[in-house]
Amino acid sequence: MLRSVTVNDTNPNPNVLIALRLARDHNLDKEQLLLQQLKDAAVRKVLNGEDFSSGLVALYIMALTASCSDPKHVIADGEDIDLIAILEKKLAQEIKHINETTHPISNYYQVSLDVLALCVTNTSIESVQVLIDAVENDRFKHGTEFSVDTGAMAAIALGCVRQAGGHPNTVQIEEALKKVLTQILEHVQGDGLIGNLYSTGEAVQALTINSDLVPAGPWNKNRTLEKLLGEVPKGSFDNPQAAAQVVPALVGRTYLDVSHLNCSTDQISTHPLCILFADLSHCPVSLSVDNLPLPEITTSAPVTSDEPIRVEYNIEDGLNHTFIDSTNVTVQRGSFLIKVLEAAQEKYPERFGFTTTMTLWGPSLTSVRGLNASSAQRTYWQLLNEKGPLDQGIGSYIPTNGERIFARLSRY
Ligand code: B12
Repeated sequence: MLRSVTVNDTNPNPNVLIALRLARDHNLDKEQLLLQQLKDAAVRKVLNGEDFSSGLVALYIMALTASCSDPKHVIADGEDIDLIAILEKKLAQEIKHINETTHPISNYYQVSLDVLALCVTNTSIESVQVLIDAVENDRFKHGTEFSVDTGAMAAIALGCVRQAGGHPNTVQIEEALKKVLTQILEHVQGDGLIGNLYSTGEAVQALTINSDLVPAGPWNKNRTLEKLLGEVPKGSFDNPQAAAQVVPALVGRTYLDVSHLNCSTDQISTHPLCILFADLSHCPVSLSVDNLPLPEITTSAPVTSDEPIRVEYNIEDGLNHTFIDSTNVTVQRGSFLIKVLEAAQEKYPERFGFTTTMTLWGPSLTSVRGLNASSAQRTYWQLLNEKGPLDQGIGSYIPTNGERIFARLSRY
């Protein structure tokens, strides 16, 4: 995560700052740099009318709050903007859209982030009902499957509102929480993962925050944490965004802690309790020291070998069935999937041309042979192999020799 923070980054990652602030060890220079980049980007996005989805605003608010910077006064370039007011407006638009179409403008993961950000900043929220209704109507989907990530984020948000107290719908909130926690628990795997590798960290937060509503027995937290820790050296969380979403759970913290950090004590001292217990729940949350120097980088390039592998790459308009096509390409072993797409495009620029957009998770496949995915029509280029949908994107997934990969325009 620290290495992903570089000077002149115009697309800074708020998830990374949240995770760096919640972590036990700190590199305060990098945290300061990222904080400044986020302030600059927030002001730029608002003033220039750049894309700023509700969930992204929510993440910015949590990142600023975790850095003891007031999200109501984000000052950069001589401007002073109020991100809370902006989020309230965006959440109102999401709810209006849900009432008109049954879907948010963005998605329920982001609507949950919105409620969470307002909750951790003690802003009164009139819109909790929208999450309760979504739970009741089973609206948390990723593609066509139940989305553990979305259920987890909703449970974190509802857990925050419940703990804050004073909400008129407490009974309904608890009923919704029980239902969504049960759905999350149904996705606990034998190895401890909840959903997949990338949903587990946030699911752990959801179950921890609402532990009094979690039925005793089925879930073994230690097994889950051990499994996650075991994946770290394998590089499963090398994507900074994946690391950012798993770190809070690994250090025993949750997104609800972002509002308890006291930055005025940064750089003062280590507290004996923090040293004595590896688990940060024993460590006063106000303490953070500058104790994480960044060693010189070796290389972050993927480990490829000269040995070639062959991959079958298939593309398909799975909705209007205007085309279906296939080709075999050769790439170096260890290459990311995007290399397969590039090799196919090089061979047949017309048939296998594609475009991507950059997101916090890396490049996302947005068009193939000129056919664009559209959030308005709720279509996307789904990535699959013979076993089913991939759990990583084109910038992270490493295909194996002989693998058959499919990019299929689908609906969500
Ligand atoms: C909603 C969602 C989707 C929606 C996004 C559209 C929409 N308007 O809702 C849809 C259904 C299209 C989708 C698709 C995919 N998704 Co998705 N998605 C999510 C989810 C639940 C929330 C994302 C979000 O809104 N974040 C908040 C906003 C503020 O951040 P953002 O970066 O601006 O959000 C955008 C990107 O995240 C992008 N996006 C969504 N998923 C993915 C996946 C990848 C690899 C990339 C590069 C971008 C991307 O869409 C978001 C909205 O524009 C996350 C859960 C999570 N834990 O993050 C999974 C998640 C990010 N998705 C994931 C995956 C694997 C995919 C797919 C590759 C699945 C597949 N086999 O086809 C595809 C992407 C394929 C492609 N074309 O490149 C994984 C990524 C894991 C990883 N290590 O890479 C996650 C973490 C879920 C999981 N636990 O498996 N996704």
